Amino acid sequence: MSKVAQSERIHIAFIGKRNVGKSSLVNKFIGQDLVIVSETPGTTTDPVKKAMELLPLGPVVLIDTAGIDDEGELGEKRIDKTIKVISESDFAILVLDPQQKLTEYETQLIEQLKNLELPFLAVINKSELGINYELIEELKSYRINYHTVSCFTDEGIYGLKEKVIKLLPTEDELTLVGDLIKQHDVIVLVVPIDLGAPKGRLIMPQVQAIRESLDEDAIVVVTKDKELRAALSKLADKPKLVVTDSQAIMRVAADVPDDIPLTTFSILMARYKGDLPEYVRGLKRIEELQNDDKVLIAEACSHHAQEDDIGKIKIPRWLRLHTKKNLEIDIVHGHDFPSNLSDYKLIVHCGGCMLTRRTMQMRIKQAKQAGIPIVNYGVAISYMHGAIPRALLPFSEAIAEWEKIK
Ligand SMILES: Nc1nc2c(ncn2[C@@H]2O[C@H](COP(=O)(O)OP(=O)(O)OP(=O)(O)O)[C@@H](O)[C@H]2O)c(=O)[nH]1
Ligand code: SF4
Ligand SMILES: [Mg+2]
Repeated sequence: MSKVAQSERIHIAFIGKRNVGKSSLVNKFIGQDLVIVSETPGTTTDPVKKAMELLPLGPVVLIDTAGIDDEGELGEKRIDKTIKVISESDFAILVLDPQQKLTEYETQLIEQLKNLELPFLAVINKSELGINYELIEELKSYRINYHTVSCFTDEGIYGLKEKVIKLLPTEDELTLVGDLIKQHDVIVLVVPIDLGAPKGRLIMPQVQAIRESLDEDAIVVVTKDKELRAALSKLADKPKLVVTDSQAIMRVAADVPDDIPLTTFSILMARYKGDLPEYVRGLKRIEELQNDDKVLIAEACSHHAQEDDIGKIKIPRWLRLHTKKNLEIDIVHGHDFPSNLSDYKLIVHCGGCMLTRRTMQMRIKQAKQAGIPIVNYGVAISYMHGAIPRALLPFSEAIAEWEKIK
């Protein structure tokens, strides 16, 4: 199996009522009995992710979820988890019972899918038992695309895979740095190896930048910040671009002559996964913050959980120092992005390298709909350290936004 990061794979969620055959269908997709199937409703209690190659498309992640028709407090928790899975997926398969009409649970789910603008396909399973004609009529009246299968006889399974492949959203070929360099350009990547660096490895944006540069036949120089000056002095030609870890931006900016373009991995990631111009617009709010305003810091994984934690300690400290205001700061990790953002005056999001692009886009959309400005770590750090506009110069759209707000 190819070693594509989970966050780069297309995520397909299998959702629906209990016992309709979601887990059976996931196993049919994989071609192996990897998730538990049973006649007891409520067998799957937590989302289960399985990575696979969906040929000829490529790598995907299938997410088996808990049934959404469970009652009581536990049922509500399961429904919440399923909704979270949907909001972080690229496509959904809504599995239906062939002998019943749509229930309230399913119509609510369909509403959710439509609100999230998530493409989905209704799959009527257990077709060998016979299909309720009224269900088909309902699906048609909602204009819902559907397909019938049986996990017992395998009828429709092959056709289903083909249909899903056709319906999956295709994304433009986005790159982190690949579009900024060409053959034989020199790109310098500055990677501080400090306490915050994971032991014995590089982090995903650094690895991706190296790989994309090599794919473009560019020449990659990787150095720590301490050796940057020495590295630059040994180069015969000026590098096309210097990319640094955000936290070292000031030291690095002092060492990189003004005529060499400089940016940060976080700003590259903001462009790749998020929305760089939107984050630049969000900077304005930093200057408008008042005492007791609430700021949300959102970290998509626990990677940064070190002693001098960037989200927990450094960003709050820099925000308070910069604004000279007594801010109330909430920090959330992983999938706990609040559904209600209205209490906050500003959202500061991490680079989101472990999130799918769709999830990061959904969070930005949610912030925009709530009217709450959003920035990311890299843009905010560069701004509070006085490295904006320099770190934005390679990106014309972001610079245009900066000109409007500065
Ligand atoms: N007749 C028939 N039964 C099926 C079919 N597919 C699955 N089943 C049975 O339906 C029951 C539920 O299957 P699961 O795959 O566990 O269903 P689920 O939707 O994952 O259920 P929960 O995890 O409890 O929400 C099992 O007894 C399966 O053997 C099918 O095509 N036809
Ligand atoms: S997802 Fe966010 S918190 Fe996790 S490593 Fe990437 S930038 Fe850091
Ligand atoms: Mg199940």
